[in-house]
Amino acid sequence: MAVPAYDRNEQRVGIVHFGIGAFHRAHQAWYTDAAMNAGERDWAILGVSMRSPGVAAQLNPQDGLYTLVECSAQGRSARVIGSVHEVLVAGVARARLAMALTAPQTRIVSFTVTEKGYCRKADGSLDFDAAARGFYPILSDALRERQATGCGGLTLLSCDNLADNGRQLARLMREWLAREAPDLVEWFETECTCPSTMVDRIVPATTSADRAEVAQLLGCLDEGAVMTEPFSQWVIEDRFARGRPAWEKFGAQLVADVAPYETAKLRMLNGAHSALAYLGLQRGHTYVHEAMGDGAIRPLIEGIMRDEAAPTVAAAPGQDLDAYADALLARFDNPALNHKLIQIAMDGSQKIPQRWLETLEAQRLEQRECPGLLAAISAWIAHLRGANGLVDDPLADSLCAVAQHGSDAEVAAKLFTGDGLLAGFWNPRGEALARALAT
Ligand code: CS2
Repeated sequence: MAVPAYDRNEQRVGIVHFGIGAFHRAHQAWYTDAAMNAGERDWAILGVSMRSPGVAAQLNPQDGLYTLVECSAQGRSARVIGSVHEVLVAGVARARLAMALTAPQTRIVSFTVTEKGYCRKADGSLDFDAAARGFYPILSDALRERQATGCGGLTLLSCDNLADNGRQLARLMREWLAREAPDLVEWFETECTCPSTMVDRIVPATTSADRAEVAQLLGCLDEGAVMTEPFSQWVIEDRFARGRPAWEKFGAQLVADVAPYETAKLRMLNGAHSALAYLGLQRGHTYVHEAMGDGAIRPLIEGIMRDEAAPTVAAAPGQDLDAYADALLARFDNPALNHKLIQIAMDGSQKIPQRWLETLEAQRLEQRECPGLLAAISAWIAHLRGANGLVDDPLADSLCAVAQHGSDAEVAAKLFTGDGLLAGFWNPRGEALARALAT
């Protein structure tokens, strides 16, 4: 088993990461571990969970170490990752977190807080009530302290599946500061940067069966083990306030413009993923690879990727969207991953806009149909009607109430038009969507 080749005690924390779930551990922490193995110093990660004590309870007793297992039809390969030093729960360790955020050697604060963690209202503006319980006040206090002590700005690195994630984070942070700490706005804009990133690695939630399997490999129990696929991609806009690890030596792509990669990923991978989730659950499947094997679903998924989403993406030079679709289908077919559809079905209201509606709108302007996405929207509405059990979504109560009455077209009209729950982002697209569903 490969283990860290560096002295972990010699590494100081350089990155504070909000949202230390399985995805971060299989992705950014893995790239950072590779950089440390090659001799980089002082980019160790301090992980933060906002409230849930789960990951801290798993990782802290094992000094932050955990096993990363890559699973494919060819077998499994495992390594121990050493880049995470400790996990703090923000709700109970506020003072220690503040110390880490204001330490001069902390230069990057990164985020995988999921779409809802950014606390956006339907019109995209900041929901101040939700934001007050999130990372915004913690960060703004830290920025004030850093300004006062002159220890420099930070790179705020969003690694979530939002379109233009860096720019969105910058805009939302600015909104918070403008109301709560207006004297910091200018300093934030000159001293801090928010690069956009595209992150990609499929990471199912770890199960107890996975932990039992890792125990066999490792010879001891690893509460923090993470299972993932061999594939990984990270495209990063190279705009860092105070340096970064040389992640590009370990597979990351540092580019001037992330947008073509991010748009292709959100619309082709995530768009097809969400469609698979609702269509697959509707037909009684549990896992992604099972739904992919269903002859009634696979052509719709392939159509979403190749005919509906890909034509709306302005590819970067050298970016081959057809080959990208081939690779995505093969990844979704991975029989060793056991990626649960219900995990992807979560938080539809936060995901669907950038995954489906952007494609639908671009295709509407070209007067082209999107049969796959329309089928997916109907399956989502069935999901909201309770077809697959309880709905896990921050807007669940209101969404489910709206979905109870009327045809799919009527429900879509209520959700996406006028003052509908998801209309803010999407007017006037909702009108066309409802019309398309009605025919
Ligand atoms: C998935 C993503 O759960 C979901 O919504 O679509 O987490 C997906 O697995 C990752 O974005 C892959 O990089």
